[in-house]
Amino acid sequence: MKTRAAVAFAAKQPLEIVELDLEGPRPGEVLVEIMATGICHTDAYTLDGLDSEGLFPSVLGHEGAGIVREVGAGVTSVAPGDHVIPLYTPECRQCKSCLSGKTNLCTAIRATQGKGLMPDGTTRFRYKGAPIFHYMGCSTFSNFTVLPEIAVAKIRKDAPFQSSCYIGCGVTTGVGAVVNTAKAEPGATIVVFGLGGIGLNVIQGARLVGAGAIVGVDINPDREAWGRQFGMTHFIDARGKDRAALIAEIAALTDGGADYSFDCTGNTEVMRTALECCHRGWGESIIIGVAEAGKEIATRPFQLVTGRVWKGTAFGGARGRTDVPKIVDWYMDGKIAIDPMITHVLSLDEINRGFDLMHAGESIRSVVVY
Ligand code: NAD
Ligand code: AHE
Ligand code: ZN
Repeated sequence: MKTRAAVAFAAKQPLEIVELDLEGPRPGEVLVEIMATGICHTDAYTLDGLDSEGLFPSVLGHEGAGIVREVGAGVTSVAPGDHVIPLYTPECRQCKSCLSGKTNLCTAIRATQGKGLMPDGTTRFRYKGAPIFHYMGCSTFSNFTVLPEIAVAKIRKDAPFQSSCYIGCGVTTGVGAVVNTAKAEPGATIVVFGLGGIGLNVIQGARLVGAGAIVGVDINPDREAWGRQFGMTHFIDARGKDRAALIAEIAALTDGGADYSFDCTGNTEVMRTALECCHRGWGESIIIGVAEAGKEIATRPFQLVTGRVWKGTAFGGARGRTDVPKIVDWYMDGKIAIDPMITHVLSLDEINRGFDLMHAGESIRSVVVY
């Protein structure tokens, strides 16, 4: 079949809207009509050539929602007509990682996914006869895409696609980082670095668990109002402040240091500040941000000797097929907000504007509706 898609032909080049050939689902796969997709900073990071796994030409996009249109042989958990959210972190429920109960990082198809291929080592997209790579196992910047059955979460049919697509990454990552990874307790002091599409969801996760002080830190002063809308109690404008100044300011607001801090910037210097602003003896810092290829984190080991803990999280620790439908329920029940964070709704033809708005700090989330 044919599908319209925004193709990343090369790093640092705008996406091109073209018609691709898409092969139907093979055994264990499903064909999904993507109805809406968010644009996450991770898509920009890959398009900017900063991802060590980045491949071109490819169809980017990993934050979608859509409808199953066809299933391959042996598929039992979804059927045509089902509404689904693609999962860049699948859940096979059979691999060592899934069975461990210790992680959401299913390893069933990670190797081929990182090579831009389906689990059988081939690609379903072609342009003028040449293969086009998949991205993060999702490729939601195509109106139709093929996904492994284990990489779709079936969701309720009354959830709007335009908002539920954001649960495919940003919402689940931010809220899940607080609830699943940090397991923050009521009254905890929480510091969030970077109040964009992910950081604001960390803030609403913090509010959800009944955190005490919720401190937001950003270099964009416009983000203060955004943070306060979702539960932030204090804002720090980080412009012109060095690590020591930020740590001192945070200590004053949190009675000596954060119980939990979250990096939602991808900046390795910020990651260090996020660790070192944690309370001596128990504070935990959780890295969410994806750093560009070649960057490394550093701190004095003394920071860990004295009880601070450095952790990371992918997809908010969520087990996609199990947890994503529950997060959709939280949204539909009004427990969490999504709509106000969707600042721009674009057509596929306008997708490059979504990247421009993100880089200019003018959007929280842009969503492309097909
Ligand atoms: P975004 O562009 O919407 O937000 C980033 C925010 O960080 C902006 O508000 C920006 O002003 C702020 N910022 C930048 N530099 C800063 C600094 N030095 N100090 C304080 N604030 C600063 O991006 P996003 O979509 O929210 O993504 C955030 C990060 O999370 C990216 O690195 C992305 O790749 C990553 N991410 C990780 C996961 C995961 O599973 N681990 C999932 C989604 C996104
Ligand atoms: N490909 C990058 C790493 C990118 C990365 O860490 N991705 C996160 C999700 S970001 C979503 O917006 C993730 O899930 N990581 C776990 C995994 O298995 O990819 C690199 O540095 O090579
Ligand atoms: Zn993402």
